[in-house]
Amino acid sequence: MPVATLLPFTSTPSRKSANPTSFRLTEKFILLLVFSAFITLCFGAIFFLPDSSKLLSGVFFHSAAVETNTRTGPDSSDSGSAANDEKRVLAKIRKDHEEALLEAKDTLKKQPDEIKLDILNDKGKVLKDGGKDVNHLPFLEYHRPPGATGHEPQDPETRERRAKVKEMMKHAWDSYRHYAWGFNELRPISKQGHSSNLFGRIQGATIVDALDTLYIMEMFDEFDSATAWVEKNLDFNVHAEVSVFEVNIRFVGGLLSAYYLSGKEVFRKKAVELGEKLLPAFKTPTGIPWALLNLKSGVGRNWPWASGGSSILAEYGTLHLEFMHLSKLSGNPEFEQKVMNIRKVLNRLDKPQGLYPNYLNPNSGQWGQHHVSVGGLGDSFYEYLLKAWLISDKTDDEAKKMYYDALQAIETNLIRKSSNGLTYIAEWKGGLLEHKMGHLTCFAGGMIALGADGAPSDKTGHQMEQAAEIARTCHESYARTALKLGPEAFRFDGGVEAIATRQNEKYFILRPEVIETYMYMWRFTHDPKYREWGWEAVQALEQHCRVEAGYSGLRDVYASTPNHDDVQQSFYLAETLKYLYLLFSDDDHLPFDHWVFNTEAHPLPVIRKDKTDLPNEVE
Ligand code: DMJ
Repeated sequence: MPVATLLPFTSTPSRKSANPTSFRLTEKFILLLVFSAFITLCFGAIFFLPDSSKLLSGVFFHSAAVETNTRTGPDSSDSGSAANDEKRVLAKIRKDHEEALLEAKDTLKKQPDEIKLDILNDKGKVLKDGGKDVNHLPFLEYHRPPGATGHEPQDPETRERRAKVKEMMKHAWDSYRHYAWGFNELRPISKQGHSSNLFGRIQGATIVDALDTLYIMEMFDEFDSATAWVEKNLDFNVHAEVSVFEVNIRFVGGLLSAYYLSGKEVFRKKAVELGEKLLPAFKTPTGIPWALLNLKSGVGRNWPWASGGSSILAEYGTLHLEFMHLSKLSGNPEFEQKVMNIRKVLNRLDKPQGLYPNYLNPNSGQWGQHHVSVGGLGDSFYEYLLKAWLISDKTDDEAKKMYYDALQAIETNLIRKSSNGLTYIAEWKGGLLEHKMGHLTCFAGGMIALGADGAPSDKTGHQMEQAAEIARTCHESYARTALKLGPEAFRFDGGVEAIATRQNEKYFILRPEVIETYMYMWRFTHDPKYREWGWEAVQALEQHCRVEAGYSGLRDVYASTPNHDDVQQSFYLAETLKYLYLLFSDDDHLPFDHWVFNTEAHPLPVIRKDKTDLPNEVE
């Protein structure tokens, strides 16, 4: 049954109209509380003040029964009926009192959670969940870092292209909302929800992943309905295994960004709540976390296919940014300690040729197979070394050294040029090179450009050049297909360059990495070709991936007509469309000196020494 028939749309007030409504409802709640307190006082007075019945009969309750009572003296033969009258009045007071309390409770229950938050925030507290305090979070004064929203570009063509990307986001979001609301992802061909088991039974991946994109595109009605869903439905009490990495980058990252952009406490609370649920993953002899964790039982394990029970570099190495922020927002140093310990374990190990193998055994603390990749299984580990340094306001020198050392080893051992001059990053299998590059590896153009800025002086120009070459290669991998969208992996052997030769590498699942690199290259060079390449991708997405109910991945980018895979990945809304939008926006929209993107494109503010960009803890 389509989800739409199960879950009716809720009407969502616009951003502008939400506040006055909340204020009236809050006032109403406070009035009810005052009224109930007042009745309680009267009720107490009846029982505890001396001769309170006189007070009661004479002043406050002028009912017929009381009148009768006041006209008869203590010796009256009618004293029995007077006592009855008094009982009736007391019963009425009790009933009124109970009704007032019930109404107050009911009012509180019926209000959007935002109102509860407003009330509790006033006291500097965080909402209690189901009567149980889930987080004792410190009170933080919120300051929005600059550039959370942008303005229209001056150039009419860029303005139009940016508006087009926003329209694409609207189509992706509306379709998800209509057919798959509350599910993790949308199946745009069969028009139903899709639940990936990467998230166990946690639901709503698309909602959480899309929150910040909705915000930066100023789609505030949609942002409000997503917020309401998070408040009411996002539940981490699931008795199922989740991927620690995926849940961290999409859910924790998405919630953190939503908090920093909007200042809404619910996102901080949910992010910390989820972060705490992930902590048992670190219960291993070395502190290198498990890949999979049952959120309810806290039992972890690794992927059965991963080299002798190893943890994966790109998974345990992609927690740093989110966990540093979790410590900041919760006041709990444990998050930071856990990720700093990962670094300690890595720094004690010998690295073959200075490279980091993809597999590490969390029990022995030793490398598994010596496979190295800047694509799948390795990719975001390198990204997070660089970004750990950037997010620390360039104070984390250890991360900086680890990044530039690793990049040097990658350059020496993995980066190669094809006979026709295309630069690519190969995979390393115990010393042997496999001349293939994944779509995932294409993020490295953006990373190298971002890092070129802080590179030792003789490397700056060289690294920017290398980034541009990688961007060109990845563009070629798109240009050499029939549908003008890139394959999952492409090869530089057997007489081909930047082309997939195996059937199982020809698919395209709406991934962002190539567009991500265009966006970084545009910001650093302002070379118009990056916007043109981004626009080519927009046209191909519109032509081949857009369907009536959203966007779908493709099974073979070399086929002359699209064969849809029927999945609208949540990262399409989190990353692909966000990077496209930023590609056609001015540089002061989410400026790099204030924001660092996590690997799922969720922007997190730089943690300033002077704390100016972050919410400050109030002593
Ligand atoms: C995203 O979930 C993240 O970018 C991750 O780092 C790897 N790839 C997917 C999208 O391709």
